[in-house]
Amino acid sequence: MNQNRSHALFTRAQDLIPGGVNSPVRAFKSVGGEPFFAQRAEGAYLFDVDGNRYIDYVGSWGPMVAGHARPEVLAAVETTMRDGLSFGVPNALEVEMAEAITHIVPSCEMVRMVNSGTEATLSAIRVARGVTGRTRIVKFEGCYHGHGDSFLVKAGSGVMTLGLPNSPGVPDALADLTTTIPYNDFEAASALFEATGDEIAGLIIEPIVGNANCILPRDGYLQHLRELCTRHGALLIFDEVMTGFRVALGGAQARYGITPDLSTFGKIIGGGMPVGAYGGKREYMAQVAPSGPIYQAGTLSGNPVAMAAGLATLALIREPGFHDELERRTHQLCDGLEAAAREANVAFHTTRAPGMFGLYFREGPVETFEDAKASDAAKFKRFFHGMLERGVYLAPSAFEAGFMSSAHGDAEIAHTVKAARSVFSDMG
Ligand code: KE4
Repeated sequence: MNQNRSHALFTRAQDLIPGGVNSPVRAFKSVGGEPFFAQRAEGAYLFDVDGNRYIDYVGSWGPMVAGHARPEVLAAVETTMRDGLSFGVPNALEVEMAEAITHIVPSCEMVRMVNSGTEATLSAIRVARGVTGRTRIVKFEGCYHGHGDSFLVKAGSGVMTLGLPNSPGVPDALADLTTTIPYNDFEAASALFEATGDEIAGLIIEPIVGNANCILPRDGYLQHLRELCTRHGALLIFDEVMTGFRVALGGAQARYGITPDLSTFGKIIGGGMPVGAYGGKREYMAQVAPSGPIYQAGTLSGNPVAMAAGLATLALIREPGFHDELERRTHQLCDGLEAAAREANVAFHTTRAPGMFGLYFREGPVETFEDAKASDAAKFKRFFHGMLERGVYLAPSAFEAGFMSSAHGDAEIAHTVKAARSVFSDMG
């Protein structure tokens, strides 16, 4: 596969940008080799600067749930940008976005727009600390909530991919205020709350973990956490930056019937433009400046062009049957991959949620971070490159979820399964 132009760009980039990338996971560090540089994207496909075409199962890490470059989204951006790019005073589209989010996610009585998932999560824990007067935050090993200082403690995604310990630059005094416990472990959560429940400002969780590969909550687990938080006066924060508007229109909280106190969002509500949001109970959100004392701000928060892209994307995913079809496609892909692995006697397992999936080189089930870490990373690496050479781009890390979109049809899934059959036979 010719990647000469990508290589030349990566060589230039490495001299100017840390690791040659503006976000670590893009560097292909854990799978080896060099990243390809995108020229353009359309539907289920990415096209690199050397003219190679890939079926894309990353989708910009979540935003592209309706496929790349949808005409409806591009048209909304083009129309909106002709009136100006940013005003610094409120704009009607911000109100429309707030109405959309609070309608789709009933637990969010109020919402504030920000510019990334990281801003959303660090704002949410500030609200939790501000309204409770407490300081301790609970997170889960392997879960990733962006690069806010309080979260870079046993985090997933790029932190896990690069095998980094708690990041340098995060003061111990702050990291010590974050307690991490194992995901899907009922007893560990009960014991922590019994011991320190009155110190806990908030518990933040990826309700379906997408940053330690893809791990689903055990039956009753999220309800267990809801009850513990209620009993001890801690806020339950659902980080739905990845799951929001994907695993169901109303996100994981709708799929599992849980009402968190605060929720965070990103990715899909920006349609590819930089957007995040946090929201929740009115009694909490009303305490955010300027209506209350908890400060949070952002020059480009609610940017009209970004709002237009997000609103156009939300309109697409609110089409009847969108999420049922997304779920069906996800199972179609994973069933095909598992069948191909069985034919080649390769130990392989998938986890699935509508629109997202996990690939593991080990037998199932995978229900904990320890289970996920026991996947054969060397085999994943071989599989990743074998699929890339066959025109299929999977997440370049064994600790990232894969993403399905409505643009992935029978042809794309058939090509993917055929490519996997070929790679598995080389591996078997
Ligand atoms: P951003 O700050 O990257 O917009 O969002 C942080 C974030 C927060 N919460 C969850 C559940 C997330 O998945 C993320 C970001 N996800 C990663 C993908 N695993 C972004 C990819 C990247 O870091 O480049």
